[in-house]
Amino acid sequence: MSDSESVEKLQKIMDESSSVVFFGGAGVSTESGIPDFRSTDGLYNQQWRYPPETILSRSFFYAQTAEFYRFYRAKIIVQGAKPNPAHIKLAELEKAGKVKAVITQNIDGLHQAAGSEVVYELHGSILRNYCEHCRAFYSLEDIIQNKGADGIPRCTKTAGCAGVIKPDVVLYEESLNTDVLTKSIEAIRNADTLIIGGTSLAVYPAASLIHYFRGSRLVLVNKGETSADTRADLLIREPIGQVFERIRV
Ligand code: CNA
Repeated sequence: MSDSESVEKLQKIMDESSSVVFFGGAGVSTESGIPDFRSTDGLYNQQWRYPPETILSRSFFYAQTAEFYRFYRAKIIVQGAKPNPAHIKLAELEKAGKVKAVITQNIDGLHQAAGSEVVYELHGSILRNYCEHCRAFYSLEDIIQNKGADGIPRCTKTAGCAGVIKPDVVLYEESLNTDVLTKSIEAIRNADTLIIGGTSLAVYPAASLIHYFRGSRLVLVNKGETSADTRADLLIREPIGQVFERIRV
């Protein structure tokens, strides 16, 4: 199937659907300049002292907080990233009543920046950060500015606190938020069309959510292979921003 045939097929599916849910991952934001984990130029293929799964784990955060923040500042925080046509079109489709929810494994806040309102962030967000001691809130900008001598941001809002600030991001070894999980499952169960995009479906339990889908059309828009390829009614291997750019609302 040619590119334009695939996009036309997706358009037809969208037109015939009344309740679309989008389930996505890091590949949705690569066209915004944020590297994913598993592509050839992704973070997993770069040299670092520890593998990303190790650094981004709960035990590592507490054992080697300075090293965690060195990686986090260098690789996870991408300043100036803007929504791409995939984020923007999904927000427009939500306003038009077609897309009911975006469920994302991303932590970059770009779906909300594009205007999507029903966004379930399975892995949290780098935009929210809290003092481990007094729970004071800090923005991403605060984290960027507040480096301390060792790169670790510490609480300055409560007198005498100086607690370590932790991003509201679900690290390896941590559980997903129950409320977000429940709402995501509910949305997927009620969808007539599920579009999975920009995810390797390799991170669990997030990836297992797609098994709650009972609707009639499963669409997969992903550059690389995934375990759900054989189940898809429509499989598109093109960059997701370029695909969604051509969808009419
Ligand atoms: P992943 O495992 O890196 O997989 C990304 C998938 O997207 C791969 O299969 C790629 O082939 C595919 N892909 C890359 N670019 C495109 C594109 N333009 N169009 C279509 N497909 C593309 O990432 P997952 O999200 O599956 O893994 C889950 C991790 C990655 C989550 O815990 C995230 O928090 C984490 N992550 C998030 C971000 C972000 O917030 N932007 C960035 C990097 C990693």
